[in-house]
Amino acid sequence: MDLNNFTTVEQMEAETARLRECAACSGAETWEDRKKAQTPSCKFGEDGVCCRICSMGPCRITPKAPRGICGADANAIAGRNYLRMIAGGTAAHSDHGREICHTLHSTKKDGHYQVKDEAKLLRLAKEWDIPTEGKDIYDIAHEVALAGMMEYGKPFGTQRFLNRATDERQKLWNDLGIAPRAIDREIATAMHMTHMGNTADAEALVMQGLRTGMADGWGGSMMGTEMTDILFGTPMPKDTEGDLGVLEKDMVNIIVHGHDPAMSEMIVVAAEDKDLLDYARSKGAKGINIAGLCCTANEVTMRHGVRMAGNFLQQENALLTGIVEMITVDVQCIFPSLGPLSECFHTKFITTSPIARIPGSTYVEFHPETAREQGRDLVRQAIDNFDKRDPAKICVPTRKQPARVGYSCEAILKELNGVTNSHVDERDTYKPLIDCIKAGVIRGAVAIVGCNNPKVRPDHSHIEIMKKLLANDIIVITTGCAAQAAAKAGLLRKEAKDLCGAGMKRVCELVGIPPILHMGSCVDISRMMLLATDIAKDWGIDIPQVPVVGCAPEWMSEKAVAIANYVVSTGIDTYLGIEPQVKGSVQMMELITEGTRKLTGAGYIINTNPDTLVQAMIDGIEAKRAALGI
Ligand code: XCC
Ligand code: SF4
Repeated sequence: MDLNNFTTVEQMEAETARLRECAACSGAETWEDRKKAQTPSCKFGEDGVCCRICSMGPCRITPKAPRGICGADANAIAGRNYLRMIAGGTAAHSDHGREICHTLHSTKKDGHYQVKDEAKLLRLAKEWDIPTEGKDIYDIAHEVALAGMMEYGKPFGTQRFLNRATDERQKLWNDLGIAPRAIDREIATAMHMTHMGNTADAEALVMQGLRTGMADGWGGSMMGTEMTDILFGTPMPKDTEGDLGVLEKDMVNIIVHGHDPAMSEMIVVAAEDKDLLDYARSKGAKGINIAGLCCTANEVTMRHGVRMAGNFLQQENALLTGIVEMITVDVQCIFPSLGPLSECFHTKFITTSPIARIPGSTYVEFHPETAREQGRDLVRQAIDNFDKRDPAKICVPTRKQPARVGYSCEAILKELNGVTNSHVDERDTYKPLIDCIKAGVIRGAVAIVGCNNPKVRPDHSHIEIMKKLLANDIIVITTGCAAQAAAKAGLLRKEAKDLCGAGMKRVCELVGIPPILHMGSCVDISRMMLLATDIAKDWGIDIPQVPVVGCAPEWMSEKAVAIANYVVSTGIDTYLGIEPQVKGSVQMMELITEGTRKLTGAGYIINTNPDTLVQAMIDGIEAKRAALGI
């Protein structure tokens, strides 16, 4: 095919420049302006050696002042700051997972929220020894939801989902003492350990980092994924589109942004109500267009095919188009700048969660009991806003790419085993994939995840790394903003097989999949842990031996640090394109790269140059192959 049909980063950047120019008249400011004002960034912060944990400080470590007032050295300070990031990330993912448990607990037969995937609910009930015989499906849903909530605060025992791991991993986690207990307890322990006057030993801080991360990946995030599938359906492959060109000039445009899909689902449903569609038409619009940003986009695209307007650093650009009637947000990754920016335009900015209150927004607190009506009301308000557009401020984007999304583990198994009904057969295995890897037709797999970060050229690292992996016959699975970078570039199309080496290309053609599989939002990295686990089980080896690695080329959030910790604990090497803020401690740098590898079989490989980073991944995968003798 014509390789010009892929969107390049240069084209994306040109579009951003055009939008910024268009909007300059209204005095709008975006992250590019603020990044300049923040440069150079504070060296102490960057190196992780500024401590403001107590009010004797802040203390900063320099060659002349190697210890804080209390005597904490660079290792203690960088280690504590690092663990606090993990606690923050685990809290965010896991609280999102808990919120979804509450939503599941609110389901009723005729309620606003219902159970969509009964089979998955029954499988989970069975896994958790919850009796189902002769019980109403909603009684089971409530019991499962409650059991899920208990994982956050139970006084004894470790996370239930750990049983899903390989026997080797479970034993190792117990031996190392990193099997997570109650999710909230691991977060509290991390906060307590890092309080003034507690742990100053970097190794102990790193170990609690692994355990806290595990409470996220094998606790709160997995909870989020499982409960969301039960509530809104387990994703199956779907066709959609990505990039700002999905915004429609002639339609009422509503953007859903954030992470928790409970609110956005109601808006998606309301946008299909006939009376609201008629109302939109009566106002001169051709229809109602819902588009997503960040992980909320991933959630609704995986289940409804809702189109993706873009990823993290594109959120302001969406408003610069001047054709967004409303942007509704739930939690996480929402720029406070959307407040003043929306005021430059007619755009209504709606916050919906007590977790994310932002000046310049209208606050509409979402509740399960009233969600349906609230969703309709917001859509109605967006329609009323359609004729308030300022023609002088309109700058319509046109670029978009087709994308295929929806690759849950269930979907991947179905594709591999050629099953066409929705029932996942016990006999389905990853054997066909394993055989391809053993034969060398596919060399291995890389999970590319995470955010955008202005410290590197946004989307460039994602896209260049993905292309190079495909050319080297390495299959890519992706979530989060990385997945949207792939969508914008056109890499989630089946035609992207033309970028692959001969082996991967043939597999894509035979199985009928794109070479990059969109597995969902960032909590769905839990799907990737299960994928790696089940591949290891079907192969009969432990996870660190499988030629699979993880990569976050442009990460920025605390959640990403929590993720990196459970991925490493699971035995998967993690390649980072942004340096963790611990450089001021030689011991911390050693612990997170080589130290953990001695314990869990995996560690970080850090390089800010995407070309060097991708080559390291290819070498890493080839080394794992060589060790297996394949
Ligand atoms: Fe946020 Fe999940 Fe990062 Fe994107 S990838 S910027 S965390 S939306 Ni998780
Ligand atoms: Fe300074 Fe120690 Fe207080 Fe940190 S905990 S601010 S290093 S005195």
